[in-house]
Amino acid sequence: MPAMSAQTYAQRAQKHANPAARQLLETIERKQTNLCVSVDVIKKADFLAIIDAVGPFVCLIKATGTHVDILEDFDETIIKDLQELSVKHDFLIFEDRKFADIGNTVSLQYSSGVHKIASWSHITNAHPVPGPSIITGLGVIGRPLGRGLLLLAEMSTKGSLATGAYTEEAVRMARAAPDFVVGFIAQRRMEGIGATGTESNVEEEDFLVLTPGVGLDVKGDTMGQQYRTPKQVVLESGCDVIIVGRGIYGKTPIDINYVHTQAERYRKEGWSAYQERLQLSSS
Ligand code: 5BU
Repeated sequence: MPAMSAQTYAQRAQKHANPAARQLLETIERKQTNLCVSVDVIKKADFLAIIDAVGPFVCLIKATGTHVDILEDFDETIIKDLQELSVKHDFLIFEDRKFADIGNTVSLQYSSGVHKIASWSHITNAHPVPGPSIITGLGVIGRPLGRGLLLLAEMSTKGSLATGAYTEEAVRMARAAPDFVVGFIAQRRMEGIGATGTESNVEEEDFLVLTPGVGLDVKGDTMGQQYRTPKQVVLESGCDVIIVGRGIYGKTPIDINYVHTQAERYRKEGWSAYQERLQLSSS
């Protein structure tokens, strides 16, 4: 496995050039958690109650709920509430926007509209499908604000097309913009992938790998999602952050005590998988 998986989050934080990546790595180390909770619920009250309950156990909250297409009762106050919770519990915010358009359009989507994502989301993500121009468009807005971008290099779903040459090209795109593209949504480490041997910085590159499709109790859902355990993701595949949604809040009706217990459980699993990884690489 590439050397980055043998380093501590703190060591990597010291060297990272991007402010959002550095802040995330420092938060992971400070709170001893590599857990990101993905909150995909349709009611604002549930959204905020879940985040308040999992807050102590996470480094990052992934919100897809801030899209008008999930939350039924979105209003401006939700962003302010989310930001307050982020300060209260010391976590970063990741808007899972999955941008996928030409540079000019994505820069408008990122900066404007009702959501003004760039103004409050430390990290966001994009599909590499349009090519490097998507990084140019988002970078115009995100760079001056110290934001970080993740590219979707792989997906957790059965039959995903993001494999092989597509994944390699995504890594090359990231390699060309290391001050803004901080890593990937992917299922394994990405350093060195797609390198041609002519690059100067491949040995030094440090991509954050945030991994969805994580569950301890089930192997998937009925719509193509596939789950692996924190141990498979962090220890065996060397990923940095586990993204967990329904495994934590999925019991219906939402039971906040259960959410709390599950968040604690996933935090513990993710962190011990990381500690085991460090131990193995030092022995
Ligand atoms: P789940 O409830 O743990 O299955 O939710 C996983 C979240 O991660 C959900 O918000 C998805 O949109 C997101 N996701 C994913 O599951 N797999 C992927 O490959 C990508 C995103 Br990209």
